[in-house]
Amino acid sequence: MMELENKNTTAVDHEYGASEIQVLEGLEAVRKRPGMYIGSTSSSGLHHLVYEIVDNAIDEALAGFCTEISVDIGPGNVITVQDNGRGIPVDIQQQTGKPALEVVFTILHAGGKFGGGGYKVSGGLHGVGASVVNALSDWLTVQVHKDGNIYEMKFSRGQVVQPMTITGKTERSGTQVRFHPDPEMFTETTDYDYDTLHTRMREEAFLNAGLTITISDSREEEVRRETMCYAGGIREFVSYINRNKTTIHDTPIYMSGAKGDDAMAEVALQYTDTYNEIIVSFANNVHTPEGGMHEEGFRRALTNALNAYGKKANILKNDDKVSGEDCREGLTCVIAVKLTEAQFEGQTKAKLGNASIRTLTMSVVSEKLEEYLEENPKAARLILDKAMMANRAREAA
Ligand code: TSJ
Repeated sequence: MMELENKNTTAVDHEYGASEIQVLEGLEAVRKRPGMYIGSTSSSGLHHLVYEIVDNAIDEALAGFCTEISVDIGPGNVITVQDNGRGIPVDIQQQTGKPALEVVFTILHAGGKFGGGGYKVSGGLHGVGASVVNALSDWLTVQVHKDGNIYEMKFSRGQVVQPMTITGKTERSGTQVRFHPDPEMFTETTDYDYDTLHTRMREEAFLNAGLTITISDSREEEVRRETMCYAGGIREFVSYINRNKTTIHDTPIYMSGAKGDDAMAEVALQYTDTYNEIIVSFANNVHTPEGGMHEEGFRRALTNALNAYGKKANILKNDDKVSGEDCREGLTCVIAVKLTEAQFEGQTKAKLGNASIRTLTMSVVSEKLEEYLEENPKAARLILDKAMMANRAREAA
């Protein structure tokens, strides 16, 4: 508010419109209660800033226009995120009279309001977008390569420092955002952890098959860097989790299906000779460690399919059955669903609540797993033997 009054007394011929008041108040709110927007201002919130920016680039990849994303932690913990997408639109918007680029960085929840199609990954756990990162950065610079020009804009703590300016010519297209987390906001630490970002970026690479993601740490003389691209998507995620384990069938089983344009479900699974159950699930690329409807649908379909096949193939005699737990012993599974309006529930908003996803996941797994078992009797036999062994062990105990 102070800001506004100052400007109104000094800028003689400029009346502030309602939209501009909202802009200032909006980003002030973020700085007043940062935890409301990024969960916390501890190390977790600090890393969340990077995920917010990367999610925007991933949306561009999901829309089919971006194949490469890079993330660097630079000297002084300056973060640079770059993609080779179409570049954030720079045209002047009707409602605001401002470049779309400015709106993206100065209006809360502006992300995904224009353009689009497909599932938006942002809108997950906190899913608040670029303006929140901008509000919580002591400085932020964006460069857009688009239509032959390089457009640049600079901000400090959410305020425009340099309006959109053409700074040169270019032959490529893409977006680059550089920011420094505001030490006034992140009072505990502004130090990024390479391994934390590396792990999350590897997860994003698994979840977005074919997308190339590079993570680097150029803070020290000796630069750390890894480029990740997984053509096999979540199949390779399962192989990665099982990399040091003995598996009982050669390649992960992969299943996918969609319900119109509203929702899709993907599951990859592989059994190992261990007694552990590892189910890692995601909704719109957001990790759901508390599970939810997608996991429920999966579990029910897995138990049903193994019992049905066991009976049909005469592996399960008489009225013998294997329980859900039996079916999940030694299982490594990754579930990834995408849906238009994900409902995250529970204490930590880490549980998927959409009931329609239970039905979809169940029907995808029922249908595709039955098919797999019929076509791969050797693997099917090994999986059922393992479940029956688990059943006997449980009954003996
Ligand atoms: F977070 C962010 F907004 F700052 C950001 C956005 C950061 C990074 C690294 C990339 C991006 C981003 C946004 N990359 N690509 C896009 N694409 C668009 O914003 C875009 C481009 C074209 C059209 C269109 O309809 O022509 C629509 C959109 C949403």
